[in-house]
Amino acid sequence: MLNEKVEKALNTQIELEQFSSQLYLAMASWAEKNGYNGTANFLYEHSDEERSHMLKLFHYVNDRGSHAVVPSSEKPNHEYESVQKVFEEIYNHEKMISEKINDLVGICYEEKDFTTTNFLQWYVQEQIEEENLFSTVLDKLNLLGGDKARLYMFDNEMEKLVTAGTEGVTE
Ligand code: OFO
Repeated sequence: MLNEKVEKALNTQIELEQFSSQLYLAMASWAEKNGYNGTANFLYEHSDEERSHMLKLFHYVNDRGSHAVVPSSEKPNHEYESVQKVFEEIYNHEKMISEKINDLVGICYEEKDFTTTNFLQWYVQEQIEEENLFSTVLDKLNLLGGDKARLYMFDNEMEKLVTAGTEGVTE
């Protein structure tokens, strides 16, 4: 059984992963409504990935004899100024998630729960990949400088990332 502090911290992370999933779903909806179908499909897929991150933690908590709690869902923002603003927000969100994962690892380490520390290494690695992915996407968008024709090409490229599966998109 997990100690109370670790259980509470893992349930907080479950909430954050669930919120990430909801946030990317709202962004996907905005992109679809605004004609960015490639970006929308990429974000729908990413929303599913975040749910899988949430479930991985969820099962871990229960497998360790503790109690995973279904998070209440905070309503994410549904309106965005541009595709660029969407990806800026995602990048900042992922940087925040990385900090939270690091804090979580810190708690497990202090509590001498080395099994959970070990389990969380997957998330540490995942965050490196996610930050890299979104910083690359943002760099590309910055290069476009608001050019509509190039934005159309960018959107097609996002569609290719979806059909390429998890390769280059991260798990
Ligand atoms: Fe976007 O990453 Fe989950 O953990």
